[in-house]
Amino acid sequence: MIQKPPFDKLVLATHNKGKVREISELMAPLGVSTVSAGELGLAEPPETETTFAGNARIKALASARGSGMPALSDDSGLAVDGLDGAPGVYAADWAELPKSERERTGVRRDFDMAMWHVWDKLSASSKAPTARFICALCLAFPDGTSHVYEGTVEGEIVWPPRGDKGFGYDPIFRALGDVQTFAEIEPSEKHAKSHRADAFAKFLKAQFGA
Ligand code: ITT
Repeated sequence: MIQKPPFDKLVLATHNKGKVREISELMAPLGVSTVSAGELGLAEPPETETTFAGNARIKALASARGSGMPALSDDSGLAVDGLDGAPGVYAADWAELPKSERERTGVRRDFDMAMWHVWDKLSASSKAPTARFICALCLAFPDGTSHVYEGTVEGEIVWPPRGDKGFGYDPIFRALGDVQTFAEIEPSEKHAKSHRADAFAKFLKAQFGA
């Protein structure tokens, strides 16, 4: 039974279009209207913490205070065991292009490069390819209150990259027991098992009693 939430409009505190799409799909059954931080023109705060929870809190509080509305952020990443948990909270940074190239092309991130970087380091280490996606969702209110919900999905790195349905590192991640990568499966299948869906289920239980 879904309870009435303590808000009917929520800011999605992210500028990542893949996340906006996935969180909007997860939110859809709740009847809460959403607007993204990008649509509101809210600035991206520096992510200065070393944990997913810490960075999620920074982003949610910045959007809640900037908009005067409750905000839900997502800090997530891929942790590869053979790379001692890297890229981890630096998952987006591994895809970041040099400033000169960003200015010349208008393109900010290159995930083909980031995925290659992961595979290059992992294959050089000859360690097992086990990995997990981690997601911290943070719900924050303009008064500074915040709640963090964390989720994970276990799996492994595969090479070469496969599929075009997801975003970020999805083409090289296969969940435990799966044959296809996260970029090959349908979005509905990803929502049944992803790190984001796991965190979202905890958020739902706490905030909506669902
Ligand atoms: P915001 O901070 O604006 O939310 P971001 O892309 O900078 O967007 P993060 O700092 O959390 O977000 O970086 C996490 C990166 O990890 C993200 O850019 C993705 O490439 C990757 N990532 C997170 N969840 C993923 C998923 O479900 N599938 C593939 N890659 C994912």
